[in-house]
Amino acid sequence: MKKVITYGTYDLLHYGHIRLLERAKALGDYLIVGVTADDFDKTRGKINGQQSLMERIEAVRATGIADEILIEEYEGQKIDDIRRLGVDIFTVGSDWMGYFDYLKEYCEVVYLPRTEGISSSEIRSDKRDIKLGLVGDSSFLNKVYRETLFVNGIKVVGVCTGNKEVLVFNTGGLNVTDNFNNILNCCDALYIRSIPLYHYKEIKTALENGKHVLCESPIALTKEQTIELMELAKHKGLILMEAIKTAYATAFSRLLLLVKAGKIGEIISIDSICTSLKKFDGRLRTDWEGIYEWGPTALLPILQLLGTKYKSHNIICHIDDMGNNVFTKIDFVFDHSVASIKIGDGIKSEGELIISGTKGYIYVPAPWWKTDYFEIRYENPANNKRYFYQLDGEGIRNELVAFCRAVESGKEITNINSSVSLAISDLMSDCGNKDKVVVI
Ligand code: C2G
Repeated sequence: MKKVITYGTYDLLHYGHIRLLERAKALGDYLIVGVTADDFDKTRGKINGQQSLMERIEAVRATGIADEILIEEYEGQKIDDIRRLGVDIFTVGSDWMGYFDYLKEYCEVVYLPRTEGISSSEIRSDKRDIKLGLVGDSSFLNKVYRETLFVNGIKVVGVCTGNKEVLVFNTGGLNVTDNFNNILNCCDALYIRSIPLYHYKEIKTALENGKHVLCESPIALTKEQTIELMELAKHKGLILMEAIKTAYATAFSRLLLLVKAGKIGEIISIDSICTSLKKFDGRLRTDWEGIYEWGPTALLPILQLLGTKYKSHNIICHIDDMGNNVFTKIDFVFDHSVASIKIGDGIKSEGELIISGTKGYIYVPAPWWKTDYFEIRYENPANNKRYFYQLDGEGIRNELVAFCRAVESGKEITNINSSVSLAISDLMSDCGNKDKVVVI
């Protein structure tokens, strides 16, 4: 039996792909198709917001041409696959002519003529991009703008800001305004990073006007307001997604899976520290207070791993002479575990994350919220394991891809579930409640 293998991304599977698969199959008796996990569009240097790996695999399966489908996950895998599966022929389209000659050492290599006049990029460019408006006064808008350039299917069309000086990208051709209604008129969706006090009103207005919303956490300052906005989004058939970039960083999401799979046993304690020392000129801060700047990120591993049903919590804040909240510590007690966050904008500490379990612990070095690396450590250091992952755009790039997919499909496919969003809003409102906070 002659075995043939071919690889591809198969985004928005089209006639050109199907013809390639048919001719590949005709080269032998048994066709193996490798679907690339990476959905990078090589011609445009962008991540595809359109189809997930599972959707692409399903599309290939549905053709009925492949006898076997595998996922291509790492560089160099082709050699491994060819040897392991006893492949006789490797084939790919003529756009790759010469590129895979190094495989001739292992099997026959055949470049098949590419079907002219059709490609995934052309199909994608026929589809309308999501028109995105950026809202807020923070320089963080620059990072979000830059990341949209790496994602297919979304395009910034305007910015609503009272602080134009902060924008460092070319705003020519964009609608730059300080009027919220103006921005609503030119876009399909908003990314909101205004101060949290404005979120509720801005999100409500956006949803009422039929716009999807991606909003930096916290969505609103009370649980009740967040519930109301979530229900409004649902009622209107719109996406309301909470933005915390760390939730979309690959290392962090893999870490959660490893812990859930029991790699460190039962979790007993989580310590999460996030701090920054940003210059502020001694007056009351008009931008985000430390609690909003860091609270949602620091809470993320705790609420995602231990859940939102803590038995008790204790909040301690330090307020400086100018009335700025520069430090907050929250201690949680759960049924069988404890957790704490230490956050501040105006103090400095080691920004690490430690998750302690009955078999070992996870150590994520500072700054853990934008890490590409962590370790699982055991009693016997010989058993320690190190994990490295690519971090693209601090997680913002994947966050935008998730937002595009949610808008496209109408389904909430997010890394932060609604119970976590509600717990974050609830804790943010506790931090602003004098009766629930010990001030030092
Ligand atoms: N193809 C074709 N005609 C087209 C478009 C694509 O014959 N009009 C072929 C490609 O040459 C490739 C296969 O269909 O062999 C899958 O195409 P893509 O999904 O674009 O995959 P690609 O990114 O080319 O992946 O490492 C090699 C890659 O995995 C190949």
